[in-house]
Amino acid sequence: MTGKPDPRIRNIVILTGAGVSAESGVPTFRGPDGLWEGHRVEDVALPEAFRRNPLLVQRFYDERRAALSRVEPNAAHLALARLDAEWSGALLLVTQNVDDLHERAGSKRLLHMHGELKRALCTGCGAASPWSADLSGAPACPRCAAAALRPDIVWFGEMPYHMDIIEAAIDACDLFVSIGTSGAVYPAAGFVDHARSCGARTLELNLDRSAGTPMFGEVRHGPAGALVPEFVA
Ligand code: BV8
Repeated sequence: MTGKPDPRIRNIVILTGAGVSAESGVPTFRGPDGLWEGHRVEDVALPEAFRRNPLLVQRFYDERRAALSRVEPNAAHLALARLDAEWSGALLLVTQNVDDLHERAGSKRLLHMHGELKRALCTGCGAASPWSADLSGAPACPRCAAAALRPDIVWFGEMPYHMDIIEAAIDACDLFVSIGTSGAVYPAAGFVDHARSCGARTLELNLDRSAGTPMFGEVRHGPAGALVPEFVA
C-alpha cells in the first residue's frame, strides 16, 4: 500500500477482529481454545448476565484486562500503525477488539466499536472513565460516586459505538479490508456488504475461511502477522 499505491485507492476502512491479536497471545472467541469455550456467551456478554451475576462478569473482564500487561502488539498491529502514519488519504481502523494493542502499536485513526477493557461505564450517571484496575471490587464512579461501574464493553443487544462515523467512512471508501474476524457478529459482519454496495474493493485477510469469505472480492488466508505487513508494504 505505502510502496506502490493503486491510484484508484484514496480512502480505506479496515475492520479488525480477535484474529489480529491472536499472535500476541490474546485468545480469540470462537477458536479451539476460544474465550467462549471457557464461558457461555449468555453468562458473560449480555446485560442480563451482568444484572444476574455482576461478579462473574466483572471477573471475566478483570482477567482479560489483567492479561493485557502480559501481551505486546504483533507485526500486524505494527504494520497497521505504519500505514496509519504514512497513508495520506482517509484511513479508519475500526476494531471489534477491546484490547489496547492497536493503540500501543501507534494507530491513531482508530475506533473501538465494541468498547474497551481499559474503560469503565457508570450505570448510574452514564459517565465513561479510564480504568485499568479490577472492577469486581465494586469501586465508585469517579463522577457521581455511585458504586455502579460496569465494563465499558458493548454486549449483545447493545448498540455498538460510533456507528454513524463508521457508516459514513464506509460510504466514502475505495477499499474495505477485514482482518482476523469470523464474520459471526453484526453489525460488523455486514460492513463488507455495505462497502461493496458503495463500489469499494473488498479484501479479507484471515487465518482461514470465515462466514464472510463469500462476500469479499479478494481473500488471502494465513496468519495476520505475515499477511498484514505484506499488504501494507
Ligand atoms: C446490535 C463483547 C442492535 C466484547 C461482543 C443481524 C443478524 C443476526 C444477528 C444480529 C443482527 N443484528 C444484531 C444481531 C444480534 C447480535 C449478533 O450479531 N449476534 C450474532 C451472534 C448472530 N449483535 C449484537 O447484539 C450487537 N448489537 O446489533 O445492537 C441494536 C439496535 C438498536 C438498539 C440497540 C441495539 C452487539 C455485538 C457486540 C457483542 N459483543 N463481545 C468482548 O467481550 O470482547 S461480540 C464478540 O464477537 C467480540 O466483540 C468480537 O469482537 C466479536 C467478533 O468475534 P471475532 O473478533 O471475529 O473473533 P472470533 O473468535 O469469532 O474469530 C476470530 C477470527 O480470527 C477467526 O475467523 C479466525 O480464523 C481468525 N484468526 C485466528 N487467528 C488468526 C486469525 N486470523 C489471522 N491471523 C491469525 N493469527
